This record gives sequence, structure tokens and C-alpha cells, in this order.
Amino acid sequence: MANTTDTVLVIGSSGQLGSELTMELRNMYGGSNVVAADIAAPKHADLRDSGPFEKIDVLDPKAMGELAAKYKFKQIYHLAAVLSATGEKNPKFAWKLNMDGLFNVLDLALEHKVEKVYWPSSIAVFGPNTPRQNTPQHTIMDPNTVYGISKQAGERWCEYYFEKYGLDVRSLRYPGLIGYKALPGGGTTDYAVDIYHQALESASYECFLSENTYLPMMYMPDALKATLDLMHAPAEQVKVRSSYNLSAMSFSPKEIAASIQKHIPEFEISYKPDSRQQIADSWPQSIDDSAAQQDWNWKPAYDLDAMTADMLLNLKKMKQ
Ligand code: AKB
Repeated sequence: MANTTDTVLVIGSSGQLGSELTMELRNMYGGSNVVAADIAAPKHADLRDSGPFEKIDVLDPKAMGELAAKYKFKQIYHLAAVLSATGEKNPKFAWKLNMDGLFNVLDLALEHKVEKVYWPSSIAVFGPNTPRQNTPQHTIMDPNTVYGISKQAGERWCEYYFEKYGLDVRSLRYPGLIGYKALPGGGTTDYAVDIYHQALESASYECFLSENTYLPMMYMPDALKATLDLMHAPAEQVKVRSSYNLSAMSFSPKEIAASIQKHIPEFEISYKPDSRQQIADSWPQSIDDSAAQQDWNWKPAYDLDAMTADMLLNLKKMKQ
């Protein structure tokens, strides 16, 4: 249950997930109770107008401390991260932002007695020796991207802060997230958002992954629901304190193209795999999320065709 008097901080509020999650939280807790914070200003007017925005660098613990003293946050959602493809271009910086940013938030939460922290992990915690079908919650994890390594290490630290200091940290291993409101930035799964935009603009798309590359994916409304359900579950139901496997659908570029062709028959896809192919090939193709189902009743609502219909409808409306 949401305690509507809580003050909530969303770090990374201008990003793909952050911009949508901030709006959902504002609907639940009231606009003025949810502080959007990012290094970049919010792009969307609804985000700008619906509540406070603070420009913040998660690598600046002093500024974060001042923010916490000002607002007395009860919950923090820490979403700021360098994703998989961008991370490979500057591994040292990706490690710094992803790890130091997490430590700054965890320590801030302890110091300012924040009651709950949310931090996203990813399917990138898995690697080439992980079983690729129905990847279990507990299995071999040998990530080979700096993003994946930082997420795996982050999971261990979240569990450590929970076990040693009693900090209520919760986390999900997101698959590729697809939404129409904001663009992703620098991930390996980004093609599955871009393809819808290009389908409407030019009825063609050149994909940076090969046609039969299966990856786990999720439509944004399901990702928002999973995040909020986990954060509002009674603490004793949250049994996994590293990060929960989370699943909705798995598809290949060829299959998403076929789904789009049901609405736009002339749509054509071509393939030009680049360095992101190697990352995709090291990740699972499908995920076993039975722990999330059992512990807090997780169930997704959207499959590929339902997502395609909704994406195209909403993108068309936005382009009018
Ligand atoms: C990425 O592709 O890097 C992200 C992810 C799966 O975590 N979307």
C-alpha cells in the first residue's frame, strides 16, 4: 500500500523509465511529494509542470545530502545509470557512475533514515555461460559488459546493505523496456523502441541486431506496475534482496517486424548487426520469473501484438 504522505525522490527522472515512473508516482503521492531529479532538465511539459525538479549529479554526495535535508525523503528511486552499449565506449566512467552513484544513494539512505530504496538491475547481469532459456533466478552469472558487471556488483551491495544495515532496498532485473513516451539511451535493446518510430516515419528499419536474436522485453506499463507493486509489497514478502528476475515476452527482430506488418503491411526490415550483437548474444533469450510471481504476485499484461497495437496507436496520436 502506498503511504500518500511520503516524500519521494526519483534520481534519473528525465530518462526513459524515470520520466514515466515520476508521473505514476505523482499520481499516487501527489505532485509536490515527488521530487524529480536529474543532471538533465525534463523534456516533457507534463513532467516539468506537475511537481518539483532538482538538477543533481548523483556523483556529488554533498549536493545529495543537502537535497535529502531539504525534503526529508521517505523513498528513493535511483535510476541513473550508463546502459550497456554506451558503457562499452567509456567503461571506466560507466563503472564510476553506476557504482559510486549507487553507494552515494545507499549511504544517503542510511544517513537520512530513508525507509525504502529502489534500484534497477538488468538481464545484463547474466553472461555467455548462463543458461539462455528460462534463465533461473539463481544461476551462473558471468557478465562481460561493464554495465552488466556494475549491475551484478550492485546487486551484491544492495543485498549487503539489507543484511548488514537493515536498509530496505528492492530491485528488479529489467529486460529491454519499450515505451512510446520517451526514448531509451544507449542500450542493446533500444532497437525495439526505434523500430516503431521508423515504421511510422518511413515504413522501413535497418536493425543493428540480426533477425533471429531473441531477447527478453517488456512494455512500459508492465514495467511501471512491476516496480510499484514490488515497492508497495509488505517487506516480509520481498524475499529476494539482490534483484528479482522479471519477464513478460521474448521476441526477435524478425518477429517484431511481423507484428508491425499486421498494421503496416508495407513495412520492411533489413539487418546490419554491429558491436551490440555481441552483447545481445551474451544475454538470456527468456527469463524464469517464478520467484516474483510467488512472492508478490507478478503477472504481465502485454504480449508482443498487444504492445505493438498500443505503441503504434499512441505514437500516431503523438505525431498528429
Ligand atoms: C540495455 O539494453 O542496456 C538495457 C538493459 C537490458 O538493461 N535496456
